[in-house]
Amino acid sequence: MKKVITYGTYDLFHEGHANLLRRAKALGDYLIVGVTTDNFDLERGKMNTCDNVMQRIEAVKASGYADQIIIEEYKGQKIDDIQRYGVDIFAIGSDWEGYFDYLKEYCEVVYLPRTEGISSTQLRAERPNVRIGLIGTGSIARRFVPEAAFVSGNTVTAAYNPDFSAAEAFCREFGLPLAARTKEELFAACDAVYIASPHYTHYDYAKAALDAGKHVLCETPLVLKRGEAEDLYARADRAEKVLMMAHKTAYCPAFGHLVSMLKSGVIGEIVEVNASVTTLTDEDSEKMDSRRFGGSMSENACFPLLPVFKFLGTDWKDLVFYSKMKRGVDIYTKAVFLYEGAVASFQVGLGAKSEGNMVISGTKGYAYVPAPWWKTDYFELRFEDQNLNKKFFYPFAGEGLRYEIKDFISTVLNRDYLSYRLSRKEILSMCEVQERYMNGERLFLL
Ligand code: C2G
Repeated sequence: MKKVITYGTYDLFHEGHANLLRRAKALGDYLIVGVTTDNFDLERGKMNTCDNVMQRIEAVKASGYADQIIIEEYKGQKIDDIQRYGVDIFAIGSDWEGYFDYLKEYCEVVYLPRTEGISSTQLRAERPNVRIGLIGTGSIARRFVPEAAFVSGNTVTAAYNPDFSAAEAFCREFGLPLAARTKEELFAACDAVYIASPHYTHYDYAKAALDAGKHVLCETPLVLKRGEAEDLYARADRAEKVLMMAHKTAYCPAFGHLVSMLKSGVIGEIVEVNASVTTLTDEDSEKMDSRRFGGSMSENACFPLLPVFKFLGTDWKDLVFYSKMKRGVDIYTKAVFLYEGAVASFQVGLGAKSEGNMVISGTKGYAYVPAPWWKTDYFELRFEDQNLNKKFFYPFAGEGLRYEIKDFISTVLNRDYLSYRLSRKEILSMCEVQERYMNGERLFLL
Protein backbone atom coordinates (compact mmCIF):
# COMPACT_ATOMS: atom_id res chain seq x y z
CA MET A 1 0.00 0.00 0.00
CA LYS A 2 1.35 3.40 -1.03
CA LYS A 3 1.00 6.02 1.72
CA VAL A 4 0.85 9.73 0.91
CA ILE A 5 1.05 12.57 3.41
CA THR A 6 0.26 16.28 3.02
CA TYR A 7 -0.05 19.22 5.40
CA GLY A 8 -1.85 22.51 5.61
CA THR A 9 -3.83 25.03 7.61
CA TYR A 10 -6.95 24.67 5.41
CA ASP A 11 -8.43 27.93 6.63
CA LEU A 12 -11.83 28.71 5.03
CA PHE A 13 -11.57 25.40 3.16
CA HIS A 14 -11.90 26.05 -0.57
CA GLU A 15 -11.69 24.46 -4.01
CA GLY A 16 -7.89 24.87 -4.11
CA HIS A 17 -7.56 22.77 -0.96
CA ALA A 18 -9.99 20.15 -2.32
CA ASN A 19 -8.08 19.90 -5.63
CA LEU A 20 -4.81 19.51 -3.78
CA LEU A 21 -6.18 16.72 -1.57
CA ARG A 22 -7.69 14.93 -4.58
CA ARG A 23 -4.38 15.05 -6.46
CA ALA A 24 -2.45 13.94 -3.39
CA LYS A 25 -4.79 11.01 -2.82
CA ALA A 26 -4.41 9.98 -6.49
CA LEU A 27 -0.66 9.54 -5.96
CA GLY A 28 -1.23 6.50 -3.75
CA ASP A 29 -3.72 4.35 -1.85
CA TYR A 30 -3.90 6.00 1.56
CA LEU A 31 -3.85 9.73 2.34
CA ILE A 32 -2.78 11.21 5.67
CA VAL A 33 -3.56 14.91 6.12
CA GLY A 34 -1.75 16.96 8.75
CA VAL A 35 -3.73 19.97 9.97
CA THR A 36 -1.77 22.67 11.81
CA THR A 37 -2.80 23.56 15.36
CA ASP A 38 -3.71 27.16 16.19
CA ASN A 39 -0.58 27.43 18.33
CA PHE A 40 1.71 26.12 15.61
CA ASP A 41 0.24 28.66 13.18
CA LEU A 42 0.80 31.45 15.70
CA GLU A 43 4.38 30.27 16.07
CA ARG A 44 5.04 30.30 12.33
CA GLY A 45 3.61 33.83 12.12
CA LYS A 46 0.12 32.95 10.78
CA MET A 47 -1.99 35.31 12.87
CA ASN A 48 -4.86 35.60 10.51
CA THR A 49 -6.61 32.24 10.43
CA CYS A 50 -10.38 32.58 10.76
CA ASP A 51 -11.34 28.97 11.52
CA ASN A 52 -10.04 27.23 14.61
CA VAL A 53 -8.32 23.84 14.46
CA MET A 54 -11.54 21.86 15.06
CA GLN A 55 -13.37 23.67 12.26
CA ARG A 56 -10.41 23.14 9.91
CA ILE A 57 -10.21 19.42 10.75
CA GLU A 58 -13.97 19.07 10.14
CA ALA A 59 -13.60 20.73 6.73
CA VAL A 60 -10.81 18.34 5.71
CA LYS A 61 -12.88 15.40 6.92
CA ALA A 62 -15.93 16.61 4.98
CA SER A 63 -13.90 16.71 1.75
CA GLY A 64 -13.83 12.91 1.89
CA TYR A 65 -10.24 12.56 0.62
CA ALA A 66 -8.44 11.95 3.91
CA ASP A 67 -8.06 8.40 5.18
CA GLN A 68 -6.45 9.71 8.35
CA ILE A 69 -6.15 13.19 9.85
CA ILE A 70 -3.35 14.10 12.23
CA ILE A 71 -2.45 17.40 13.81
CA GLU A 72 0.80 19.21 13.14
CA GLU A 73 2.07 21.01 16.20
CA TYR A 74 5.81 21.51 15.94
CA LYS A 75 8.55 22.33 13.49
CA GLY A 76 10.34 19.21 12.30
CA GLN A 77 7.29 17.01 12.90
CA LYS A 78 7.08 16.07 9.20
CA ILE A 79 10.29 14.02 9.48
CA ASP A 80 8.92 12.17 12.51
CA ASP A 81 5.52 11.56 10.88
CA ILE A 82 7.01 10.22 7.64
CA GLN A 83 9.00 7.66 9.58
CA ARG A 84 6.31 6.87 12.16
CA TYR A 85 3.57 6.24 9.56
CA GLY A 86 5.85 4.63 6.96
CA VAL A 87 5.03 7.29 4.35
CA ASP A 88 6.09 6.79 0.70
CA ILE A 89 5.22 10.21 -0.74
CA PHE A 90 5.15 13.68 0.74
CA ALA A 91 2.94 15.95 -1.40
CA ILE A 92 2.40 19.71 -1.14
CA GLY A 93 1.31 22.60 -3.36
CA SER A 94 3.71 24.13 -5.86
CA ASP A 95 3.82 27.38 -3.83
CA TRP A 96 6.29 25.43 -1.66
CA GLU A 97 8.46 24.29 -4.64
CA GLY A 98 11.92 23.34 -3.40
CA TYR A 99 11.21 24.18 0.23
CA PHE A 100 10.64 20.60 1.34
CA ASP A 101 13.47 18.97 -0.65
CA TYR A 102 15.14 18.09 2.66
CA LEU A 103 12.44 15.42 3.11
CA LYS A 104 13.83 13.51 0.08
CA GLU A 105 16.13 11.75 2.53
CA TYR A 106 13.03 10.05 4.00
CA CYS A 107 10.55 9.63 1.11
CA GLU A 108 9.58 10.84 -2.35
CA VAL A 109 8.66 14.55 -2.47
CA VAL A 110 6.04 15.73 -4.97
CA TYR A 111 5.03 19.36 -5.61
CA LEU A 112 1.51 19.39 -7.00
CA PRO A 113 0.08 22.17 -9.18
CA ARG A 114 -1.64 24.88 -7.17
CA THR A 115 -5.14 26.00 -8.14
CA GLU A 116 -4.92 29.50 -9.51
CA GLY A 117 -7.33 32.30 -8.59
CA ILE A 118 -8.36 31.16 -5.13
CA SER A 119 -6.71 31.39 -1.72
CA SER A 120 -7.55 31.67 1.95
CA THR A 121 -5.98 35.14 1.91
CA GLN A 122 -8.40 36.25 -0.79
CA LEU A 123 -11.40 34.72 1.02
CA ARG A 124 -10.36 36.38 4.26
CA ALA A 125 -10.21 39.75 2.50
CA GLU A 126 -13.83 39.31 1.41
CA ARG A 127 -15.03 38.71 4.97
CA PRO A 128 -16.43 41.42 7.24
CA ASN A 129 -13.83 43.97 8.08
CA VAL A 130 -13.54 46.21 11.14
CA ARG A 131 -12.45 49.74 10.28
CA ILE A 132 -10.27 51.12 13.07
CA GLY A 133 -9.76 54.81 13.79
CA LEU A 134 -6.84 55.90 15.96
CA ILE A 135 -7.16 58.49 18.68
CA GLY A 136 -3.67 59.72 19.44
CA THR A 137 -0.69 59.40 17.15
CA GLY A 138 2.18 58.97 19.60
CA SER A 139 4.72 56.18 20.02
CA ILE A 140 2.26 53.37 20.79
CA ALA A 141 0.06 54.27 17.80
CA ARG A 142 3.17 54.06 15.62
CA ARG A 143 3.63 50.47 16.77
CA PHE A 144 -0.08 49.66 16.46
CA VAL A 145 -0.47 50.29 12.71
CA PRO A 146 2.18 47.79 11.52
CA GLU A 147 1.04 45.24 14.12
CA ALA A 148 -2.62 45.49 13.01
CA ALA A 149 -1.50 44.52 9.50
CA PHE A 150 -0.71 41.01 10.80
CA VAL A 151 -4.31 40.47 11.88
CA SER A 152 -7.04 39.76 9.36
CA GLY A 153 -10.47 41.37 9.51
CA ASN A 154 -9.36 44.94 10.17
CA THR A 155 -8.17 48.03 8.36
CA VAL A 156 -6.83 51.15 10.02
CA THR A 157 -8.73 53.85 8.17
CA ALA A 158 -8.19 57.13 10.01
CA ALA A 159 -6.35 58.95 12.77
CA TYR A 160 -7.26 61.85 14.99
CA ASN A 161 -5.09 64.14 17.06
CA PRO A 162 -6.24 67.51 18.47
CA ASP A 163 -3.06 68.77 16.81
CA PHE A 164 -4.27 68.26 13.23
CA SER A 165 -0.83 68.62 11.68
CA ALA A 166 0.40 65.68 13.77
CA ALA A 167 -2.53 63.54 12.55
CA GLU A 168 -1.82 64.58 8.96
CA ALA A 169 1.87 63.72 9.21
CA PHE A 170 1.01 60.36 10.80
CA CYS A 171 -1.50 59.46 8.06
CA ARG A 172 0.98 60.41 5.39
CA GLU A 173 3.73 58.30 6.94
CA PHE A 174 1.54 55.20 7.45
CA GLY A 175 -0.58 55.60 4.32
CA LEU A 176 -3.90 56.03 6.19
CA PRO A 177 -6.72 57.48 4.08
CA LEU A 178 -8.08 60.06 6.54
CA ALA A 179 -6.60 62.53 9.01
CA ALA A 180 -9.73 63.54 10.94
CA ARG A 181 -10.20 67.15 12.05
CA THR A 182 -12.70 66.22 14.73
CA LYS A 183 -13.66 63.18 16.78
CA GLU A 184 -16.97 63.10 14.91
CA GLU A 185 -15.20 62.95 11.56
CA LEU A 186 -13.12 60.05 12.88
CA PHE A 187 -16.17 58.17 14.21
CA ALA A 188 -17.90 58.53 10.83
CA ALA A 189 -14.96 56.76 9.17
CA CYS A 190 -14.65 53.75 11.50
CA ASP A 191 -16.42 50.94 13.36
CA ALA A 192 -13.97 50.83 16.26
CA VAL A 193 -11.43 53.14 17.86
CA TYR A 194 -8.06 52.46 19.38
CA ILE A 195 -7.40 55.03 22.10
CA ALA A 196 -3.69 55.71 22.37
CA SER A 197 -3.80 59.22 23.80
CA PRO A 198 -2.41 60.31 27.21
CA HIS A 199 -4.27 58.40 29.92
CA TYR A 200 -5.98 61.40 31.49
CA THR A 201 -7.95 61.75 28.24
CA HIS A 202 -9.08 58.10 28.02
CA TYR A 203 -12.40 58.48 29.82
CA ASP A 204 -13.73 61.30 27.65
CA TYR A 205 -12.65 59.70 24.39
CA ALA A 206 -13.97 56.25 25.33
CA LYS A 207 -17.29 57.74 26.45
CA ALA A 208 -17.68 59.73 23.22
CA ALA A 209 -16.76 56.71 21.06
CA LEU A 210 -19.14 54.30 22.84
CA ASP A 211 -21.98 56.85 22.70
CA ALA A 212 -21.32 57.20 18.98
CA GLY A 213 -21.76 53.40 18.67
CA LYS A 214 -18.09 52.51 18.20
CA HIS A 215 -16.25 49.56 19.70
CA VAL A 216 -13.34 50.64 21.88
CA LEU A 217 -9.87 49.25 22.42
CA CYS A 218 -8.21 51.52 24.99
CA GLU A 219 -4.59 51.59 26.06
CA THR A 220 -3.59 51.02 29.71
CA PRO A 221 -4.61 52.34 32.15
CA LEU A 222 -8.23 52.29 30.98
CA VAL A 223 -9.07 55.05 33.47
CA LEU A 224 -7.84 55.96 36.95
CA LYS A 225 -11.17 55.66 38.79
CA ARG A 226 -13.34 52.61 39.31
CA GLY A 227 -16.55 54.62 38.91
CA GLU A 228 -15.43 55.89 35.50
CA ALA A 229 -14.68 52.35 34.35
CA GLU A 230 -18.09 51.16 35.58
CA ASP A 231 -19.72 54.01 33.68
CA LEU A 232 -17.85 53.08 30.47
CA TYR A 233 -18.92 49.43 30.77
CA ALA A 234 -22.54 50.49 31.31
CA ARG A 235 -22.33 52.59 28.13
CA ALA A 236 -20.71 49.71 26.22
CA ASP A 237 -23.47 47.32 27.35
CA ARG A 238 -26.20 49.79 26.40
CA ALA A 239 -24.68 50.33 22.97
CA GLU A 240 -23.91 46.59 22.64
CA LYS A 241 -20.33 47.45 21.80
CA VAL A 242 -17.04 45.90 22.86
CA LEU A 243 -14.89 47.76 25.38
CA MET A 244 -11.48 46.20 25.84
CA MET A 245 -8.28 47.32 27.51
CA ALA A 246 -5.21 46.98 25.31
CA HIS A 247 -2.98 45.16 27.76
CA LYS A 248 -0.36 43.43 25.65
CA THR A 249 0.89 41.09 28.40
CA ALA A 250 -2.60 39.74 29.09
CA TYR A 251 -2.94 38.61 25.46
CA CYS A 252 0.56 37.32 24.73
CA PRO A 253 0.94 33.52 24.39
CA ALA A 254 3.59 32.93 27.08
CA PHE A 255 1.67 34.74 29.79
CA GLY A 256 -1.53 32.84 28.95
CA HIS A 257 0.30 29.53 29.20
CA LEU A 258 1.96 30.53 32.47
CA VAL A 259 -1.46 31.29 33.97
CA SER A 260 -3.00 27.96 32.93
CA MET A 261 0.06 26.03 34.02
CA LEU A 262 0.29 27.56 37.50
CA LYS A 263 -3.47 27.31 37.99
CA SER A 264 -3.12 23.57 37.42
CA GLY A 265 -1.00 23.41 40.58
CA VAL A 266 2.48 22.64 39.21
CA ILE A 267 4.18 24.87 41.82
CA GLY A 268 1.67 24.01 44.54
CA GLU A 269 -0.29 26.69 46.36
CA ILE A 270 0.82 30.20 45.42
CA VAL A 271 2.14 32.13 48.42
CA GLU A 272 3.67 35.19 46.78
CA VAL A 273 3.65 37.14 43.52
CA ASN A 274 6.30 39.77 42.87
CA ALA A 275 6.80 41.70 39.67
CA SER A 276 8.51 44.90 38.72
CA VAL A 277 8.31 47.34 35.81
CA THR A 278 10.61 50.33 35.69
CA THR A 279 11.25 52.54 32.67
CA LEU A 280 13.62 55.46 33.27
CA THR A 281 11.91 58.51 31.76
CA ASP A 282 12.91 62.08 31.05
CA GLU A 283 11.73 64.38 33.88
CA ASP A 284 10.18 66.78 31.38
CA SER A 285 8.10 64.05 29.74
CA GLU A 286 4.28 64.22 29.94
CA LYS A 287 4.47 60.92 31.80
CA MET A 288 6.12 62.80 34.69
CA ASP A 289 3.68 65.72 34.65
CA SER A 290 1.68 65.95 37.89
CA ARG A 291 -1.03 68.11 36.24
CA ARG A 292 -1.66 65.24 33.82
CA PHE A 293 -1.79 62.51 36.45
CA GLY A 294 1.64 61.25 35.42
CA GLY A 295 3.89 59.07 37.56
CA SER A 296 5.03 55.50 37.97
CA MET A 297 1.72 54.14 39.26
CA SER A 298 -0.48 55.55 36.54
CA GLU A 299 2.02 54.73 33.80
CA ASN A 300 3.13 51.24 34.77
CA ALA A 301 0.99 49.65 37.51
CA CYS A 302 -1.46 47.90 35.13
CA PHE A 303 1.34 45.53 34.14
CA PRO A 304 2.25 44.04 37.54
CA LEU A 305 -1.38 44.21 38.67
CA LEU A 306 -2.15 41.62 35.99
CA PRO A 307 -0.22 38.68 37.55
CA VAL A 308 -1.27 39.75 41.04
CA PHE A 309 -4.96 39.48 40.10
CA LYS A 310 -4.56 36.45 37.83
CA PHE A 311 -2.84 34.36 40.48
CA LEU A 312 -4.35 35.68 43.72
CA GLY A 313 -7.66 37.20 42.64
CA THR A 314 -9.06 40.65 43.33
CA ASP A 315 -10.15 40.06 46.90
CA TRP A 316 -7.18 41.50 48.78
CA LYS A 317 -7.40 42.21 52.52
CA ASP A 318 -4.98 45.11 52.71
CA LEU A 319 -3.03 47.27 50.31
CA VAL A 320 -0.14 49.58 51.23
CA PHE A 321 1.86 51.89 48.98
CA TYR A 322 5.37 53.30 49.53
CA SER A 323 6.39 56.09 47.17
CA LYS A 324 9.36 58.28 46.44
CA MET A 325 8.14 61.58 45.01
CA LYS A 326 9.71 64.28 42.87
CA ARG A 327 8.00 67.40 41.49
CA GLY A 328 4.62 66.06 42.58
CA VAL A 329 4.79 62.63 40.93
CA ASP A 330 5.87 59.23 42.21
CA ILE A 331 9.19 58.36 40.58
CA TYR A 332 9.15 54.98 42.34
CA THR A 333 6.38 53.09 44.14
CA LYS A 334 6.25 49.77 45.90
CA ALA A 335 2.81 48.30 46.57
CA VAL A 336 2.17 45.43 48.97
CA PHE A 337 -1.06 43.40 48.96
CA LEU A 338 -2.09 41.15 51.77
CA TYR A 339 -4.29 38.20 50.76
CA GLU A 340 -5.80 35.35 52.75
CA GLY A 341 -2.78 33.00 52.87
CA ALA A 342 -0.60 34.93 50.42
CA VAL A 343 1.18 38.18 49.78
CA ALA A 344 1.91 40.13 46.59
CA SER A 345 4.04 43.10 45.83
CA PHE A 346 5.24 45.11 42.88
CA GLN A 347 7.65 47.91 42.12
CA VAL A 348 7.04 50.51 39.41
CA GLY A 349 9.34 53.36 38.51
CA LEU A 350 9.91 56.14 36.01
CA GLY A 351 12.72 57.79 37.96
CA ALA A 352 14.43 54.75 39.49
CA LYS A 353 15.55 51.49 37.94
CA SER A 354 15.17 47.94 39.19
CA GLU A 355 15.34 44.38 37.79
CA GLY A 356 12.22 43.84 35.67
CA ASN A 357 11.54 40.21 36.40
CA MET A 358 8.65 38.31 37.93
CA VAL A 359 8.72 35.54 40.54
CA ILE A 360 5.68 33.54 41.61
CA SER A 361 6.40 31.44 44.65
CA GLY A 362 4.50 28.30 45.56
CA THR A 363 4.59 25.53 48.14
CA LYS A 364 6.24 23.11 45.66
CA GLY A 365 8.39 25.41 43.52
CA TYR A 366 8.41 28.78 41.79
CA ALA A 367 7.98 30.35 38.38
CA TYR A 368 10.69 32.71 37.19
CA VAL A 369 10.11 35.06 34.27
CA PRO A 370 13.18 37.11 33.32
CA ALA A 371 13.06 40.81 32.41
CA PRO A 372 11.19 42.14 30.59
CA TRP A 373 8.55 39.71 31.90
CA TRP A 374 5.68 41.81 30.49
CA LYS A 375 6.64 40.95 26.93
CA THR A 376 8.07 37.54 27.42
CA ASP A 377 8.41 34.52 25.19
CA TYR A 378 9.97 32.40 27.91
CA PHE A 379 9.59 31.30 31.53
CA GLU A 380 11.00 28.69 33.87
CA LEU A 381 9.55 26.49 36.56
CA ARG A 382 12.13 25.84 39.26
CA PHE A 383 12.12 23.29 42.08
CA GLU A 384 14.20 22.21 45.06
CA ASP A 385 15.37 19.25 42.95
CA GLN A 386 16.94 21.10 40.03
CA ASN A 387 16.52 18.06 37.78
CA LEU A 388 12.82 18.86 37.71
CA ASN A 389 13.37 22.44 36.43
CA LYS A 390 11.72 23.17 33.09
CA LYS A 391 11.98 25.97 30.53
CA PHE A 392 9.05 26.96 28.33
CA PHE A 393 9.21 28.99 25.10
CA TYR A 394 6.34 30.60 23.20
CA PRO A 395 6.20 33.06 20.33
CA PHE A 396 6.16 36.79 21.01
CA ALA A 397 6.23 38.29 17.56
CA GLY A 398 7.17 41.88 16.83
CA GLU A 399 5.90 44.38 19.37
CA GLY A 400 3.36 41.87 20.66
CA LEU A 401 0.34 44.10 20.04
CA ARG A 402 -1.00 41.74 17.36
CA TYR A 403 -2.29 39.31 20.01
CA GLU A 404 -4.56 41.83 21.71
CA ILE A 405 -5.65 43.16 18.30
CA LYS A 406 -6.54 39.62 17.18
CA ASP A 407 -8.70 39.08 20.27
CA PHE A 408 -10.34 42.49 19.89
CA ILE A 409 -11.25 41.86 16.24
CA SER A 410 -12.52 38.34 17.03
CA THR A 411 -14.69 39.73 19.83
CA VAL A 412 -16.10 42.45 17.57
CA LEU A 413 -16.78 40.09 14.65
CA ASN A 414 -18.02 37.04 16.57
CA ARG A 415 -20.22 38.41 19.27
CA ASP A 416 -20.29 35.02 20.98
CA TYR A 417 -16.49 34.96 21.21
CA LEU A 418 -15.53 35.28 24.86
CA SER A 419 -12.20 36.95 25.42
CA TYR A 420 -11.21 35.50 28.78
CA ARG A 421 -7.67 36.89 28.89
CA LEU A 422 -8.55 39.90 31.01
CA SER A 423 -11.87 40.06 32.82
CA ARG A 424 -14.02 43.07 33.54
CA LYS A 425 -13.60 42.38 37.25
CA GLU A 426 -9.81 42.49 36.91
CA ILE A 427 -9.93 45.73 34.94
CA LEU A 428 -12.29 47.35 37.47
CA SER A 429 -9.93 46.30 40.27
CA MET A 430 -6.97 47.81 38.40
CA CYS A 431 -8.87 51.11 38.25
CA GLU A 432 -9.73 50.81 41.93
CA VAL A 433 -6.06 50.39 42.89
CA GLN A 434 -5.20 53.49 40.85
CA GLU A 435 -7.98 55.43 42.55
CA ARG A 436 -6.91 54.37 46.05
CA TYR A 437 -3.38 55.41 45.24
CA MET A 438 -4.46 58.82 43.91
CA ASN A 439 -6.54 59.34 47.05
CA GLY A 440 -3.44 58.61 49.16
CA GLU A 441 -5.06 55.66 50.97
CA ARG A 442 -2.43 53.75 53.01
CA LEU A 443 0.29 55.70 51.19
CA PHE A 444 3.65 56.24 52.93
CA LEU A 445 6.20 58.61 51.43
CA LEU A 446 9.85 57.61 51.38
N1 C2G B 1 -3.27 25.09 -2.10
C1 C2G B 1 -3.50 24.89 -3.47
N2 C2G B 1 -4.15 25.87 -4.18
C2 C2G B 1 -4.59 27.00 -3.59
C3 C2G B 1 -4.37 27.20 -2.23
C4 C2G B 1 -3.70 26.21 -1.50
O1 C2G B 1 -3.11 23.88 -4.05
N3 C2G B 1 -5.20 27.92 -4.30
C5 C2G B 1 -2.53 24.03 -1.35
C6 C2G B 1 -1.21 24.51 -0.70
O2 C2G B 1 -0.19 24.53 -1.67
C7 C2G B 1 -1.01 23.46 0.36
C8 C2G B 1 -2.45 23.14 0.81
O3 C2G B 1 -3.30 23.60 -0.25
O4 C2G B 1 -0.43 22.29 -0.17
C9 C2G B 1 -2.81 23.79 2.12
O5 C2G B 1 -2.57 25.19 2.03
P1 C2G B 1 -2.63 26.13 3.32
O6 C2G B 1 -3.84 25.84 4.08
O7 C2G B 1 -2.35 27.52 2.88
O8 C2G B 1 -1.42 25.58 4.22
P2 C2G B 1 0.09 26.03 4.17
O9 C2G B 1 0.31 27.29 4.91
O10 C2G B 1 0.57 25.95 2.76
O11 C2G B 1 0.82 24.89 5.06
O12 C2G B 1 3.02 22.65 7.69
C10 C2G B 1 2.03 23.21 6.90
C11 C2G B 1 2.47 23.16 5.49
O13 C2G B 1 3.74 23.70 5.45
C12 C2G B 1 1.56 23.85 4.49
